[in-house]
Amino acid sequence: MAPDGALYLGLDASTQSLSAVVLEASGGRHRVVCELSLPFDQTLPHYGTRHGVLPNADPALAHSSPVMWVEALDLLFAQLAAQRLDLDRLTAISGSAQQHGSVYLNDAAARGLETLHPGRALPPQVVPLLSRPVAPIWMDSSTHHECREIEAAVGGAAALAQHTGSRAFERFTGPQIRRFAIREPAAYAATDRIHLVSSFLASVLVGAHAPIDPGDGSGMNLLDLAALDWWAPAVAATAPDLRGKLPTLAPASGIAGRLSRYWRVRYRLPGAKVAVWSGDNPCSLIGLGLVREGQFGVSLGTSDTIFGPMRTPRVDAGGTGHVFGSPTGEFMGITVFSNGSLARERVRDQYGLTWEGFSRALEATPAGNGGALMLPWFVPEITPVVATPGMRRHGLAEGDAAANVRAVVEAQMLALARHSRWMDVAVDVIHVTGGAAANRPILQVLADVFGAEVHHLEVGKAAALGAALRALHADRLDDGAPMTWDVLVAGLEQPAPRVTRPNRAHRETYLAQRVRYAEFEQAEYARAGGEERSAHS
Ligand code: XUL
Repeated sequence: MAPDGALYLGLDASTQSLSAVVLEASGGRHRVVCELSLPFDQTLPHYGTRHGVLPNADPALAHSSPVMWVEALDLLFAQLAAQRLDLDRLTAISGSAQQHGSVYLNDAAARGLETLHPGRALPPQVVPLLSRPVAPIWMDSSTHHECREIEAAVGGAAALAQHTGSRAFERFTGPQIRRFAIREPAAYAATDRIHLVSSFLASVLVGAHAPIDPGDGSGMNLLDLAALDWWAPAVAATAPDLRGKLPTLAPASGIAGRLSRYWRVRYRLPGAKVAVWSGDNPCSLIGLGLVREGQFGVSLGTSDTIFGPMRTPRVDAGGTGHVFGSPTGEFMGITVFSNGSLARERVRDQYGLTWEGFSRALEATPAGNGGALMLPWFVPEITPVVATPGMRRHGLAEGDAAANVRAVVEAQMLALARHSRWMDVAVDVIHVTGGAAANRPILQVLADVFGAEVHHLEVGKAAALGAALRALHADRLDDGAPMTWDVLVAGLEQPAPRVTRPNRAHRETYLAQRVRYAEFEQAEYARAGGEERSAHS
């Protein structure tokens, strides 16, 4: 049990904002006592980001600013210090960050981080520690060649996936490092340490280079998941002298250090423990209470994702899913679809509907849509990989607005089911999150397609909440009084979830629709691949 009144801070550095959740622990229970969020574009407009990304003439490049992130961190602590919270009780902090992004530091960084001056603003103190002013982030798709080179050098995509949990992906850190090393060799040579967004921000908090955890580390195409160490062939295939530039690895439950003098003096804070940070997907797993196989999370946001705990690191032979480390020390599977809310919006807009009209259309149409199907690949899709976008219909009249609404939602739910089978885990329950989770008829389709209960918790900030829970977990472990993950997530006081139960009458319809969808997707995927291959030849 945590000391009564102890406070735990969870931070989340996402693409568009920096958020905080503070938990107060008492009598074995814990509750959220403060939530804050700083959107980058609005709060720090002088960086000129749009949705957290620096504008770039090349649409394949997606960079952000590490200095903006530290300025946001400084501002967030200033705002926290101004809350009615007794921060003397701040016991431990942990964090979550967008996955895959990388920050490049020079050899002045170790000393510079250690000696940050509490009387001076953070950005000008961090700028001289960077060997690259920008950080490529997960939305970058510029490393196609680097991916193929790395895969070839380690013996193929399957070998890379077998060891690191994923074949090479453009947004993953290894291919990004390779592109930087090839294109900017002098700046690469001047790089002493390459951090993930998570380990970089943890380093700024503790005043020393912090480690990377297996969860975020597995988004790099560099970490051997079974050995939990850097995989030498991938490291060698990625860039010269890379091994010495990589941080150490540590379990997500480890303590990276304590708040450095900068934070203690500047904001009159105690020397709280800083637990190792992780990626936003592993943190969301904990924030949504997913700690056992069979529990799945579905996030219906900009991109749609399906993820869940796995006891062993089974990899996706199809090459689209990823295995990451879970904060529990086990593993998690995740599949990401790029056509999420954007595709739903496209259909809504094409038929001039509001979200209410969209919901009514779903309710007015039959499960299975009379066999009609859509492939909502409005933007290039990553699951399956379809580089040339284009929506496809099958047995679906363009003029039938309601049928098109049902078709986009059914296609997305059928795709979630089809592309999570590789995890080989039976679905007991789905915890759903993201903007579209507010739409009850969408959740009914999700429940019906999976034949499982869908629980919608009003968790606004699942990743930051997961980070706060992880801070509590790491603190207890460090004090020699560990809490199991079940006890940890059960101890969170929160409103009961809204439950959507599967309609058993729709079971047969969706079993048949799954087969039809698979055939349609396969055929169109083969056609798209054929077109791309001939376009490139
Ligand atoms: C996961 C991924 C995204 C980012 C977003 O592989 O690229 O979910 O983590 O923050």
